[in-house]
Amino acid sequence: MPETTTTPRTKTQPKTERPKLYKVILINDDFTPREFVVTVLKGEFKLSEDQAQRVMITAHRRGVCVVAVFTRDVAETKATRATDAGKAKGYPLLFTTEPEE
Ligand code: TYC
Repeated sequence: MPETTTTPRTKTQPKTERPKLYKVILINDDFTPREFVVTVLKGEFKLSEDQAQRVMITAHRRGVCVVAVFTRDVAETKATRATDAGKAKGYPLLFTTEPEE
């Protein structure tokens, strides 16, 4: 009877790459009412009243403010929906996306 030897296979773990993340950026303008910006930030990005006020006032003072970070699809969908909410009211409110470094 020939002897059989079994060598255990060493499992190689497949590398799971983390998906690249994208920032949603709020751009200031001179026309959209502050309160409306805050409402959109709370509704679309689930920010608290306090967080929404801070993000809005930062964009108002500095020109731009990072709202939050998501995977690409989610960031683009939220930025589009939030921009469209302004458009529907005739405001030039703008949200853009940008990949994280
Ligand atoms: N600057 C606007 C105003 O004074 C308010 C505003 C803030 C608009 C932030 C857009 O991203 C913005 N009514």
